[in-house]
Amino acid sequence: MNANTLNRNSVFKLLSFTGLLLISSFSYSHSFTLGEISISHPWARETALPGLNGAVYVTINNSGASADRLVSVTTPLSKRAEIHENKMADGMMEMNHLSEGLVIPPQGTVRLEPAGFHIMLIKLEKRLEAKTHIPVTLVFEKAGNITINVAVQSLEDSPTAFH
Ligand SMILES: [Cu+2]
Repeated sequence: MNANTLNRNSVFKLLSFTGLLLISSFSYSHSFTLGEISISHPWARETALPGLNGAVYVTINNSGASADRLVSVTTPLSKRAEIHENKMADGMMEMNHLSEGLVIPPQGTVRLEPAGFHIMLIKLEKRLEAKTHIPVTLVFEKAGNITINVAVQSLEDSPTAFH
């Protein structure tokens, strides 16, 4: 792939992203605010079958003067949702359940993204279908609860397609 194709690709992606925003802005918002916490770019990967785990990624910003903590997550799509961290240990990718939750530092941003922090929806009752949105409720220690609409992306889309 040469520089030109690469460029054309990014322009195409930008155009389709803009189109998507125009269409979808009626049905959902792409960022959410709860007091001093704001949440942007929530997305998940589609899953092939029911019964699998799904991963949700989101960017969380805390504009406040004190730390907050994402303590738990719920969704009507699965009985359990956990906050996980992927980490390299001895050359192997390890997945840890963060039972204490995830601290969002004051004036700070925490990104949940592939190969890092993520929300894991355990044993989804239905598969996650691309181009749909799923409701996920985030529970913060101080800011409280907020339900966000997470955009499900196809497996072919790059993780940055929505960014
Ligand atoms: Cu996980």
